[in-house]
Amino acid sequence: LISSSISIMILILRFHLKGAKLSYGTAGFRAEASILQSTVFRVGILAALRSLKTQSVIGLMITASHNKVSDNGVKVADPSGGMLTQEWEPFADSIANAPDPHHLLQLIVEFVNKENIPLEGTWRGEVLLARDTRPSGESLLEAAKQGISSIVGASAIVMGVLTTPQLHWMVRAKNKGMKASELDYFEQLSSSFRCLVDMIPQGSANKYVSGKLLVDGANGVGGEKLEVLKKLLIDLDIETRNSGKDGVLNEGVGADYVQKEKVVPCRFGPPDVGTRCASLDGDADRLVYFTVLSNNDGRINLVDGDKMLSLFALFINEQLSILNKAKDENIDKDNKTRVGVVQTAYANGASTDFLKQLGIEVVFTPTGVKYLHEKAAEYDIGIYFEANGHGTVLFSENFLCWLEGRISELSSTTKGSEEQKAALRLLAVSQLINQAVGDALSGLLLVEAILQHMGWSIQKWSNLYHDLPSRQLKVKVVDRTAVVTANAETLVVRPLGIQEAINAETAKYDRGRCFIRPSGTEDVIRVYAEASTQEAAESLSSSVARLVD
Ligand code: 16G
Ligand code: ZN
Repeated sequence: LISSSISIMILILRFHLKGAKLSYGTAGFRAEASILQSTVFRVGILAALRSLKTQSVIGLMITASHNKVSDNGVKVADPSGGMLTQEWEPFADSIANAPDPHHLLQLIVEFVNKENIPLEGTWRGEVLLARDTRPSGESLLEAAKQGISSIVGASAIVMGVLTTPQLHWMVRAKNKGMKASELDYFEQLSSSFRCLVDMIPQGSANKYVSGKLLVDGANGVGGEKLEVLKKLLIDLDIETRNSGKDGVLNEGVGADYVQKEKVVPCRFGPPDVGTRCASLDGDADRLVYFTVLSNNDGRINLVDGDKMLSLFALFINEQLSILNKAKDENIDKDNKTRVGVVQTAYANGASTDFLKQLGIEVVFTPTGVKYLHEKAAEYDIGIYFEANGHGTVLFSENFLCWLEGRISELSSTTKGSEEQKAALRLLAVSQLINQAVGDALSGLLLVEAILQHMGWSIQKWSNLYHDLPSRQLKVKVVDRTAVVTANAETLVVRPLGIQEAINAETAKYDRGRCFIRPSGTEDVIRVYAEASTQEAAESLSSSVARLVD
């Protein structure tokens, strides 16, 4: 039965190439594009099987995000629009590394049996396929299509060039039975943005120092899409640079470059000192803001993921307290909205202090969106961000249901009241901010709406707290798996003795904090150090790097 339902044998032979050992890491498979053809084909098979197993629409995205243009990668979006369930990662690894077509088919048959995947029901499987602007994406998309179609009856729907978050958004929307086209995406973003802007308190609008927002599109898909979205926004003056017409994807541009190097992206200006600038990464799932420090030396003041998180948390907290003010104290105690913030060890210590002072619960997970997202989903409102600019705000179904009830209650009793506005604002945030995954375009609109609401300049926002000086280093190693960490990567459990040595170094510095972890995407050990001065952070990071070497 199984072999007759899978017509993959011949196709496998066509696509079988011997490649490097690959592992489905934090961001799917990623490698030099030329070796990925057969991997992508195999992930196509996996996506079709996942669709059959879940009886839902699945997404397959071809991108290598912020990595160089000659790289590419592939990852799968689950029915909720989130990352592929971690339970299927070992299967992804095993089929990607199957040495020959015979083994591959055997692995698939075994897995189909083990997972009881229904190959012959009425639902035949549907996978939405998209890619970023990398030239290699075109033929990889073809390979994915072939992989999907090798499962008899499964269909690949080619969405073309999209940002990663757009594809995740569409998968989620489709499975919820909502409108799910690209136009629907743009319309939802622009109308919820409009809604927030329409409810700006009178005073703020006057205080707000508007002016142009300059956006670095990383020469990728994000800049292109922002050009389209921009046309639907009347309250925002956006100028896109590096939108892909001349420069090379991610080369000296983009959110990853700006955040790591702390310099102005190439071909960007120079912007005037103080101008609000933002940078997207190659597939537009990361966003950072910045301003230039002086007109000529290229240095910037970085406003990173931690600051976006802080801005969002502050705004949401404020709306919740307006909304709850009028409520009966007793009801409030039982019904208190659980707000949680999720960070990683890379979050600047000053941001964590700031959030805790707001009275918000802060928890930590290992690096990688799948971990943060999963944790954030445990709250009524879960806000997560990595310092590198990937993050979003998740609203639970329960909370949204309660919120909608409140809104209709308030519109019959106190229409136009502050409480009602606060409720409507929260609802608009839940529609603006991508519920599937971090999204630079929707994040950017939320930042802009909140700054307008507060009447704040980027400087005012940036001054919410002052980052502790920090330094990141990487050390090339033969075997990165030799380093094993615990407690959200803040403790090294193996090799023995290293943690004690790190503790001894760290204790020498005022406000010192330091951790090491194996990268999930490169053969390196990463070192992060923080201290009260830049010199101290540099010195701590280099002495800990020597311990690893
Ligand atoms: C991937 C992750 C990102 C993480 C980064 C860490 C996703 C979608 N992306 O890009 O969240 O910050 O890896 O890289 O999960 P590293 O392990 O090499 O430091
Ligand atoms: Zn990305």
